[in-house]
Amino acid sequence: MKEIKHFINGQFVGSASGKQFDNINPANGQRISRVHEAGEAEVDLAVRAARAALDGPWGKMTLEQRTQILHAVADGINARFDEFLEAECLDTGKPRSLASHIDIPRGAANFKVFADMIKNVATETFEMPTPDGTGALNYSIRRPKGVIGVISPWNLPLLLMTWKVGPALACGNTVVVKPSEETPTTTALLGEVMKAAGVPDGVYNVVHGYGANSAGAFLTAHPGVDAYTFTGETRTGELIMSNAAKGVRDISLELGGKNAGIVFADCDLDKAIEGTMRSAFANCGQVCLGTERVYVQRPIFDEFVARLKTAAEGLVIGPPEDASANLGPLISEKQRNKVLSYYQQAVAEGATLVTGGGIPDMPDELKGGWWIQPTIWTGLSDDSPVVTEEIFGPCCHIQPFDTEEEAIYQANRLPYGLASAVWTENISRATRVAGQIEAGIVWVNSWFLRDLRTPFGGSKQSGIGREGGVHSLEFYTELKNICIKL
Ligand code: NAD
Ligand code: 6OD
Repeated sequence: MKEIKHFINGQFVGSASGKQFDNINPANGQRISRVHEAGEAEVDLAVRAARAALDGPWGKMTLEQRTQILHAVADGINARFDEFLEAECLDTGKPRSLASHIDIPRGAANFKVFADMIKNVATETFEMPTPDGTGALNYSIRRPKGVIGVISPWNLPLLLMTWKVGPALACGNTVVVKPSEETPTTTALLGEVMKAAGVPDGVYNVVHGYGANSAGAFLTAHPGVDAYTFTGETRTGELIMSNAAKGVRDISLELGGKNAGIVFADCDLDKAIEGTMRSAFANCGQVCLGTERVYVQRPIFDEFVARLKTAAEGLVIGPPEDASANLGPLISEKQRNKVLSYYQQAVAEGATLVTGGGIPDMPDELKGGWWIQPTIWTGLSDDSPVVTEEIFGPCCHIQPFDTEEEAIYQANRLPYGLASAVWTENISRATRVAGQIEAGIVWVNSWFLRDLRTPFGGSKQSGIGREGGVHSLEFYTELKNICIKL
C-alpha cells in the first residue's frame, strides 16, 4: 500500500509516533494510500526547517534567482501534468475534464503569475520638504513576512494550496503546509517537484493530519509561525483566528459562503442557464463560490426552473476515467451525510422537489462511493436552513422576485458575503446591482472567471483580507518605509 509521508527540510519522513490514517477514493470507497499523521514533533521540525531556510539560502537569494526557480516549479508541475491529474482525481473523484482544465493548470499558473507579479509591482516614493530646506526622501521596500502556515481544504486541493504557496514563496517567505486530510497527495507530490526545481530544503514543508488535536491545531498553535493563510469553513477560520491572536500573528481567511445568483428577466437565458449549471453543480457543488440560492425575476421564473431541471437531469454522473462524466461524487461519507440531511430537511419543510433529492443508482463497482443526485428545490421559506446555511453539495433553491431592490435584499440578508452572479443584458442595471451586493466578488454574466491580478476574498463571515495581484503581495510581505533626511 502506498504511503504518504511528510515533506520536511527536503526529505520525505514518516511520523515518529507511527500514526497513520487511510486516504479513501470517494468514487468507490476504496483505500488509495496510508497517510502519516503529524504530531507536535513533526510540526515543530517543519517550522524549524522553514525558519532555517528563511535565514539561510532562500533568504539570501536574489529576486531573479527566486523567481526563476518558481518558474521551474510551474514547469515541473506541467511536465508531470498527468501524474498530478491522476492523483487529484483519485483523491477527489472529480471528472478529469474539470481537473485538467482548472485544478492542475491553475496549480502551475499560481507560481508563474506571482513570480512575475513581485518583479513588476513598484512600491512608493515620496519626496518631503523639511524646515531646514534640505528635504527628505521616503521610499518603501518589501520584505518577506517570515514562516507562513498554509492550511488548505479538499475541494480544489492543488489549486487552493498553490494559490497561497505561490505568492508566499515569490515574496521570499518559507511555508509549512497542512493539506486537508481528505486530499494529501498532490501537496506531497509537489515536494518532489520543488526539490527537482532547485527549491532549497526547508522552503516548502508539508505536514499531514487532521485539524483538531492534530497537525492543523499544532501548526496554528506553534509560536514559530509568523502568519497564517487559511481556506475552509467559517467555524474553522474562527478557531485559527483565535490561535493567531497569540503573538499577534497576521491572518488571511477565505471562508464559506451561501452565494446568491440573481437572474433578471432581461438576461440572455441561454447564458444564465449555462452559468447557473456550472455555479450550482461544478465539482459536485463543492466550490466556495457556488450558487446555492438562485433568485429569478417572475416573468421568466417557470421557464428558468424548467430549463435548469432539464439541464441538471442531463448531467452525466460518473468516475474521473469516464470521459463523458461531468458530475463526480462528494468528497466523503461525512460530507454526503451532511448534504443528504439538507435534502431530507427540504422535503420535510414542504419544498417542491424539482429534481434529484437522493442517491443515484450506480454500477456495482462504484456503489461504495459518495454519489449524490444534483438537486433543485423551489418553495422554501426565507428562514429555512436549506436556504440560509452553506450545504456544499450539488443543489440549489430557486425563488422568484419582482424588483431589483428585492433581489439585492435577498443577496445581502445572510451573514456571508463571498460571491454573487448577476445575469442581465442591461449594463446600467448590472452596474447598479453589482455595486450594492455585499460580497467580495460579483460576476456579471459569468461565473468563476478568474484574473489572478484581481482582489479575491470574502466580506462579512466569508473571510478577512484579499489575496490575488498586489493584494497577495500586501499579505505576504512587510512593507517597510525608509525615510532619508537629505
Ligand atoms: P475545513 O475548515 O473543515 O478544513 C479546512 C482545513 O482546515 C483542513 O486542512 C482541515 O484539516 C483544517 N482544520 C480543520 N479544523 C482545524 C483546526 N481546529 N485547526 C487547524 N486546522 C483545522 O474546510 P473543508 O471542509 O476542508 O472545506 C470546505 C469549506 O471551505 C467550505 O466551507 C467552503 O466554503 C470553504 N472554502 C472557502 C473558499 C474561499 O476561497 N473562501 C475556498 C474553498 C473552500
Ligand atoms: O480561483 C481562485 O483563486 C480561488 N481561490 C478559488 C476558490 C474556489 C473555492 O472553492
